[in-house]
Amino acid sequence: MTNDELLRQLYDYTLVGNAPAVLELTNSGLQAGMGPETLLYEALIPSLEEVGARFERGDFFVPEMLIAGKAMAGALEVLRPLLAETGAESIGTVVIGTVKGDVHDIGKNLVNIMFEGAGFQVIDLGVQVAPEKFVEAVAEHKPDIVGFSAFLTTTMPMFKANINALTKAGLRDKVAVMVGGAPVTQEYADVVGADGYAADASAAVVKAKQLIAGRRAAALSA
Ligand code: B1M
Repeated sequence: MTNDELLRQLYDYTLVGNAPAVLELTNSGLQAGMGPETLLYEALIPSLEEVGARFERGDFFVPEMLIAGKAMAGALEVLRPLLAETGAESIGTVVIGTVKGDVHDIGKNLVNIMFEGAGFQVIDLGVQVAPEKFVEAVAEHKPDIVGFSAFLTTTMPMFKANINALTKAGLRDKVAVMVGGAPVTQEYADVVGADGYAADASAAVVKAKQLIAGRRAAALSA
């Protein structure tokens, strides 16, 4: 099988949620020398985008979305150690979670993997994280960054609720707030008062580094 054929099959099997085939093709791709990013960005993620498009058109329903998501998550577990390979010392700490009311976690997990790969220590609070849980974690771990993921237009308002909870607990100035997720935009991030937004996992790493550098420079000049 050529690399193109393998990517095509990986895309097709993710689309129909054939988890064993997705796992096998992911392993075969790696054995054939393909990079984890190639498998991710040229097959797995485009396939989930198509799943979403079909769901919007009414061609797919929640069960199809669920099995495609599970197939992707299985592949991500194989790719995780390769994407997160790093010998670097921790460059900062990130507390992250998907907001209350939202169970999507594939995108958040990918962001975590990229953060770990870049040398961040990541504390993942999981999904459906209530504002008070974020507050507790920020108080306990004193991270450089707290990250909120939301994947539904109906859960995006939780960003503001989380920020308000941090403010009420006297922690807002102690941590940089980053937000992201499929429907989130820079404009929305600005409106809720987040310090940073990123559209994808790689951009999230760049933004997190910028935020930390900015805060450290401000602390030095204070
Ligand atoms: Co749902 N779902 N889903 N879903 N789902 C979407 C998000 C949707 C866009 C599909 C669509 O209509 N096109 C749509 C939301 C529409 C909207 O509100 N704008 C939708 C819907 C409507 C729903 C339900 C309401 C359906 C229903 O029940 N009627 C329901 C909600 C459940 C709930 O949360 N309460 C639901 C359920 C599900 C499943 C459980 C079946 C499953 C989730 C499985 C899981 O995550 N464990 C699922 C899936 C798989 C999807 C799609 C198809 C794929 C999501 C995904 O993993 N994408 C999705 C369609 C789509 O996204 N095109 C869809 C791949 C992932 C790598 O990308 O998630 O964007 P993404 O993550 C990116 C960036 O967002 C960014 O980096 C990530 C990596 O590059 N990012 C950050 C993420 N977090 C960040 C944080 C940062 C910075 C960047 O800083 C802190």
